[in-house]
Amino acid sequence: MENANMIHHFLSADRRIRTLASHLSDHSSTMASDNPTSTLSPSPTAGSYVGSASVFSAIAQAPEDSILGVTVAFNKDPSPVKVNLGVGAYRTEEGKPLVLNVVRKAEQLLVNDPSRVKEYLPITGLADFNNLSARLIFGAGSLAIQENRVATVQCLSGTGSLRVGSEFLARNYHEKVIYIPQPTWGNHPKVFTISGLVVKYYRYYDPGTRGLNFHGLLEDLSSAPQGAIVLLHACAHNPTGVDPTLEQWEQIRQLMRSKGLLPFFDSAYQGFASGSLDADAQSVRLFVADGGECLAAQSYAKNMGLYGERVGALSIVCKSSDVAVRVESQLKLVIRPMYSNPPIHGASIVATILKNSEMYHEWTIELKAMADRIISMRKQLFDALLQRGTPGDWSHIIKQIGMFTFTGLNSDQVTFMAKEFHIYMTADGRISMAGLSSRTIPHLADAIHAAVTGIN
Ligand code: KET
Repeated sequence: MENANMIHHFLSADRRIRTLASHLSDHSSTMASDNPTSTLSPSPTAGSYVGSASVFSAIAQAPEDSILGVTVAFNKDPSPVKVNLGVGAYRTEEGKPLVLNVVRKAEQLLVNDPSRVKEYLPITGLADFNNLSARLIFGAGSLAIQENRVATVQCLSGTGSLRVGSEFLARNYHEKVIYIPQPTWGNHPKVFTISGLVVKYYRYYDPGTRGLNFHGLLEDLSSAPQGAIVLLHACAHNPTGVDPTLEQWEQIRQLMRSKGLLPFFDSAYQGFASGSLDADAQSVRLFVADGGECLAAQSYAKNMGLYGERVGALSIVCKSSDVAVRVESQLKLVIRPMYSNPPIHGASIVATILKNSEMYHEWTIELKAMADRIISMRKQLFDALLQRGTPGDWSHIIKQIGMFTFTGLNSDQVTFMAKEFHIYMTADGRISMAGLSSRTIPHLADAIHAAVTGIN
């Protein structure tokens, strides 16, 4: 800025401040005349805020989240060889986050469409998105959809869908107990408890066989009270990577229906387990096909790579269309005071892709490529441990399904691997296979070998 210009700039700024000050003093003098005792200058006896203790000083430091806290620790590590296998987020062979091509395309279409506006969505979200999401999970030919028995609302990704669904149940359903698998995604008990439900566990995983404890599962669900809610992972169980077979699902269905237990599906990985959207929805469709009721929380975080866009849907399948209408009206009462209505951008991306057959096809190919890369990481890690002669049976690495391997490493071994090898995972020994690449596998195999042979 030239000198003359600068002087002018400061003078006019000075003038503005003086005008503002005179406005303020006019205003305060009016106020003072209204109330002769009031004054703007602090009284000498009034306590000073500067230096006094915070009103929040008694607040305790909360622990980091057991999953997202791993990323916090990872970010603090300056090592160039560090690897984050904590949070379930897909990475490319180069270790980079991936935005799907089809998502980029959909975004271009949206940005270039001048008719698009940023108005509020309805409380229930984008109607197209809701219809297409229900079709994606229940199948295009679903009788429940044709009979208008499904109430679907757009929510804030999988977590928000679980949260809205469970608060709806806490307010409107007679049974407050929800059975969740042992173990399960660490956020489940927190979401359900805060919504007003009472959390109980059913046996799910057998550490001895590293497989399903099917007997324990059936026993625990048999002794659950009539009408209790049961949380089921639709596919790619997190953290174990162990799913029931289709025959086992059928047995679970028969038992649950005979006891009037209410299924609440968490579908965070549709398409990620097998690479097929239909195959990964079979468990849900089995339950819907019998005409009974259920809830399903869907997330597009993983299968469309829309993590930060927070796109998901909650569907409640009802016995009749008039019940579905009333259910939807109650869902609106849950959502409105919570966040009013959901964001428009992510849901528009999903709707654009799902309603265009070419883009939908492109999505399925990109999704399959992600699932296949994860499966190939399983094979490579298994081979690398065999090669090193690492003690133990590691076949569960190739048997488990989905984004994670539940390694069986204990928390001391996990701590050791972070400290000595800069490899980060959750304390229960879960690793995100999607965070691995051919480049990082030898390093991980070395770390596991050292942990297993050195730390008990
Ligand atoms: N359900 C399950 C089973 C699940 O693993 C996740 C996320 C979610 C729901 C919620 O995802 P959302 O982003 O709200 O659509 N799991 C991974 C991320 C996280 O913990 O937030 C994870 O387990 O690493």
